[in-house]
Amino acid sequence: PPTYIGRYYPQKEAHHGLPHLGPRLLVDLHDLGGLDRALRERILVMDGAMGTMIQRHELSEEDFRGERFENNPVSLEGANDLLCLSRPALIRSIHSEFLLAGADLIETNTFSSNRISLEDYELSEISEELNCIAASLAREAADAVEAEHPDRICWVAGALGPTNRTASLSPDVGDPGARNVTFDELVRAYSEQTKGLLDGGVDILLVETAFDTLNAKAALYAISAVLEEIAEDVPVMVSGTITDQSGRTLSGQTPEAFYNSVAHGAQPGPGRRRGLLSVGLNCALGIDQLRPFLEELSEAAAVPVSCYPNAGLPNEFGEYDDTAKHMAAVTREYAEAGFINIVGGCCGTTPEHIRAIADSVADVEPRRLPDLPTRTRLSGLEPLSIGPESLFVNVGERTNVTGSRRFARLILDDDYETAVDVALQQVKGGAQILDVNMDEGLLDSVTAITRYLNLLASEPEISRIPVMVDSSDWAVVEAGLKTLQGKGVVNSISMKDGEDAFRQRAREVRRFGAAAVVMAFDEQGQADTLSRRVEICSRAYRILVEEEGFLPEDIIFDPNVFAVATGIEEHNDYGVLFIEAVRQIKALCPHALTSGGISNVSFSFRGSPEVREAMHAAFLYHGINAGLDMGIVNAGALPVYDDIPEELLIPVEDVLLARDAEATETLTRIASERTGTTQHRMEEDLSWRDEPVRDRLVHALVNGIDAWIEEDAEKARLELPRALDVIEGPLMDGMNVVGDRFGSGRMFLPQVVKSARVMKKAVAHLVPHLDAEQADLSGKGKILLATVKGDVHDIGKNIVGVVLGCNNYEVIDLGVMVPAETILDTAEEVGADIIGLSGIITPSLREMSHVAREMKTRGMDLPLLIGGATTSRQHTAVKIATECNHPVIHVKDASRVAEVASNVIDSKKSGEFFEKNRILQDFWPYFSSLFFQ
Ligand code: THG
Repeated sequence: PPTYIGRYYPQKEAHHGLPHLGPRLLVDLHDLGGLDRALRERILVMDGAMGTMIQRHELSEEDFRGERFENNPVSLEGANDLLCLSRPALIRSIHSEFLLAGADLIETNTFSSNRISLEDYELSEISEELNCIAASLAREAADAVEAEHPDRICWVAGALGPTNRTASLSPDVGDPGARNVTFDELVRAYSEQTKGLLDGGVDILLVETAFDTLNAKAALYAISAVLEEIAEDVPVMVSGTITDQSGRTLSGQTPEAFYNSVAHGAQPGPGRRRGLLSVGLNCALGIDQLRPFLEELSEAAAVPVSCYPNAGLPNEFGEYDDTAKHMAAVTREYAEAGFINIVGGCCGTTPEHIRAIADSVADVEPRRLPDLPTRTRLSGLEPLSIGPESLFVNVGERTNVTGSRRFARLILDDDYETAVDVALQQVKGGAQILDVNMDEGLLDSVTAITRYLNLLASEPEISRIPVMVDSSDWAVVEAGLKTLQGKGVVNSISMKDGEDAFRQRAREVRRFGAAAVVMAFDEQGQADTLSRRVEICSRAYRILVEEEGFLPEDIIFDPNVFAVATGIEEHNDYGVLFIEAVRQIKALCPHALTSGGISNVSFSFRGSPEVREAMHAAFLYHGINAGLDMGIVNAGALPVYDDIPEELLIPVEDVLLARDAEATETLTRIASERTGTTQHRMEEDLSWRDEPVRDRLVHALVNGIDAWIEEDAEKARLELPRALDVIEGPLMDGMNVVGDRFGSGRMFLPQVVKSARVMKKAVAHLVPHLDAEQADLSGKGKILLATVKGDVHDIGKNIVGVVLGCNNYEVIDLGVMVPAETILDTAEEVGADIIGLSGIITPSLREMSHVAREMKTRGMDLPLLIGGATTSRQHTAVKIATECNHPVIHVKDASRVAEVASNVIDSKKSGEFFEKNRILQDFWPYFSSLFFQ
């Protein structure tokens, strides 16, 4: 079907007082197919330098000013683009000269017609108009030549220059994080330019002389947005500039990295897969110096390659010396070597050059597009290409405020210099991609990630590798993408907010030219069974690839690494399920990659780095065998699988592969022994049985021994005034010891859960007596738990539920992604005594504040417990408790919840407890300086 190209930008009908050109319903020859066909048949020729031609006319200030800008406050001399207004006939005639010299494709005189460059002349506001007029001049020249020569097609390429600022380089030596232009400013400027150019009737958009790929990406982003708005599909060319013999762009990228960064082109919308029309190099070097770089680009690029260099390097007078004959000869040589599809000239080239070049390549076959294998092509300053035969890719995890206390400390203390060093250590430790996460409730994460990534960009050893922007907050993801000149990875998108939001985000990812981690989440929450993990990923694949035109190789599936050996039986086969899910997803989703957060698997063994690292290495070993392509790991802290001593490896694998019912128990014992924190004395050492009964209860709880618990509970009941005192006394003391030890890494999660089960047994024994004493705990202890809206994580909350259940509280668990309204309605309905909110992603923190606010509005005053990774005492104090007047208590982890619940429920203790909590929160800034945690 014919495509409409060069149609005016519809919203702008007669906008500039010009007789608009009207929609040009293009005949077959003009359509994209015509251009594509021409490119297949021959080497196309571009024009030469507008500037050189203008110089020949020795114009004066008045020529540039024209009538319109007679009184412009600043000098306009040398503002070549303004000649489109003041000397339109001259510009049109230069276009004609190049066309008659043999150019198939002419560039509009708009290199600097963007609002940023125009600032120098205080003329930013005329950008759109200027582009429109420039485009129509070029189009008029092209139409005239076509009318004279019916056999010719003349295309007009709207030139979008790099502007005079660089988005990924600092203008200030003292502050490498500084920038004098933002992505958003560039997008604005390029959008206006694009609209003007389309308005004036260009056939192609040409992002050229890209010295900073981030500027070029902003142009592609803007073009894509404009094209989507007008539902057009205009071909886009990108041409970069290698500034010196190092073979890098000004901003440090190699040619292949540059290609990877822009290859997404400017796809205008869902289902449209066209990438770039061409990629190439222009300006800066002369054709002689360009050979190796052109060759590299030509090998990497799946699209036609263009080349329009300067007429040599400028001499001492700033003139370009390469003759037409010389340029033509070398161009022909490159053409014969099969490097190029589009040729032309930049600074210093004249119609004579173009004529010679056109003649020299007229009978040479164009470069054939290489048959490149499908691979995930990422980039930093250097390319990273991942395919089936690639080795496992390490993604460094330490630059994560949620995943590393040290890193969080550095960022919160504003010590970005040392924080940059953390990244460097990850690179030195073997990270090939860097995961960066700034999700922390008390941080302005958008500002933090922008600053941090800008700083990383100026460390060549770090910015060599691609960045994975890790955030559950879309605004933070976008902010991160706006700093990356390379092709990075978004971590992550998912269907947790439904299909529409998922599609929307996937489109944004494409528009930014990134790949994406797709988590196995859907509206129901995170997938934990094998079938859900695989089904969600296949469904996401279908939507992305078939319906959205997303490249399959740009998808990285993460089928959820959860902690194993938590002490809860259902978690035992999480390791096996992940590995099996990887195997099936690799088989079902061609070209997609798989990844996972490897260190999650060993959360139960916080406190034993040795056991954790052995688990990571063994988990990776089995994951990689199943086809795992990459993983987020602590780069540099992974032991070699073969080096793990057998006495550790076997129990570790028993746990990971769920090979043995006793595996958790065994590994926990080994972890305790190896960290010297053995809680389990020798089985036969029963000397603790001789201690007083209170101590025995504490001992039994801390060590998870249930053999005598009922017997001891009974004994204690007879010694103390009431059964309740046993629970509130020794049993609670025992749980507090558990909390302390877990908090300091001396106990592991399965031990906490086990202690809770011993507690359960003791409480169950005491309950009949409680009833008799009219001190029914369950009557007072109804606790409503929910993971807040927007969040699908619930493993921690489930453990809390188990611990509370073991302590004889009645737990009502509303599940995940629960709206505030449901939580509060249910709490009122069931007469809950406590509400417990869980969440682990930063948007959940805002949702928690929202719940607190709603409670205040409704006049609900029951205590609110807050828990989950990324929640903190300080955030609870300054952001949640401040929203309401009733008590809000942060619960550090599952090992603390019984203690907190008992303090809250027991009216004898709660008064003082709330008071202390409140004082702490009110004076948080003061206390936090004493003991920050
Ligand atoms: N999938 C995807 N992205 C992810 C995860 C995932 N991003 C975050 C996380 N999970 C992967 N990153 C980490 C980083 C650190 C740790 C675990 C996973 C970790 N940190 C120590 C801890 O919490 O015990 C920190 C100790 C310290 O303070 O140094 O284990 O699954 N797509």
